[in-house]
Amino acid sequence: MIVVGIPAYNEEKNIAGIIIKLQSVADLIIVCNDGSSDLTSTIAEKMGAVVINHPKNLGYGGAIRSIFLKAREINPDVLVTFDADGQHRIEDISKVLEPILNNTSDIVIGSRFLEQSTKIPKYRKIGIKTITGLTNATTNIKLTDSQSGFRAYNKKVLGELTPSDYGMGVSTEILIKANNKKFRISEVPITVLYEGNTSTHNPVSHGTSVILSTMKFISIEHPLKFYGIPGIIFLAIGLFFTVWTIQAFTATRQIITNVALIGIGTILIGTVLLVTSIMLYSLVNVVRERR
Ligand SMILES: Nc1nc2c(ncn2[C@@H]2O[C@H](COP(=O)(O)OP(=O)(O)OP(=O)(O)O)[C@@H](O)[C@H]2O)c(=O)[nH]1
Ligand SMILES: [Mg+2]
Repeated sequence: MIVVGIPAYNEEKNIAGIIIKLQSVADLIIVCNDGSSDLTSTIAEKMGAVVINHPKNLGYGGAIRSIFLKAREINPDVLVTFDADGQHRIEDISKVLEPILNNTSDIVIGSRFLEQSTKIPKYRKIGIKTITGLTNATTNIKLTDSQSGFRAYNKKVLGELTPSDYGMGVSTEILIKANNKKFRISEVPITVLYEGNTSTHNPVSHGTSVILSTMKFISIEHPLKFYGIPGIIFLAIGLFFTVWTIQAFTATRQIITNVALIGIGTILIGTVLLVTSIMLYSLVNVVRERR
């Protein structure tokens, strides 16, 4: 059974056409109306989709989470997530489905960078590549497009993974959690259409929120690396300035105030970072063992 989940926020222009086209490839369509103020929900219902209505706008991640929870109830063989703004092409669905149906992957990402068919605005490309780089750095998967919302998930992933980030950071969160559960992740080439202004929020807040939540998940997944390494660096700098202060004092019986202050300050920051990394590390492990 193939279920397609569509997160939709004020998409009355596109939703009807997308549902009609998807009915030729999907057994069931879930539309999560994320607090739209237009007719998105009514149209989706009339078109025969299963509609989840958020009373207010929760964010893209909130919509993906609701779709995951609804799909888990239905328990299909595959869940495909597909945007409602007309940027994703129906003809690419078979590509993301195939590795799931022949059981070579648990998660398949439709990547905009595997083929040169997508004319993506430069600022978006830089943003996506930066976040994909961060995601690759913290996981041992090598992706080209960690931010693509056009994905397929198999039954196992649906059963074991629950997205929690309500923002655009959910795309990275799912991959970091999937990597920890050793799920098989692969990419296939898709074409994303960027005609006209498709985006529903400004790129700066979009980019910043995604980078911040990516950092959040990295810090939770790798606290020793994320806090520990900077902690050691600060402590080393502090040690250097402290030795400098002591040497100057033994030589001149005078304390160089700013050097001493830098020494004390960096040692303090280093200690706080190190203690945080150890505490978070033990906390995360306790929580993991409980889960
Ligand atoms: N932006 C945004 N999209 C949402 C939200 N909730 C659901 N969506 C849907 O999530 C999908 C992706 O949102 P987009 O704004 O298109 O994000 P994007 O594709 O990364 O950005 P663009 O390339 O600029 O379109 C669309 O189908 C939106 O309708 C929300 O709170 N904000
Ligand atoms: Mg879009």
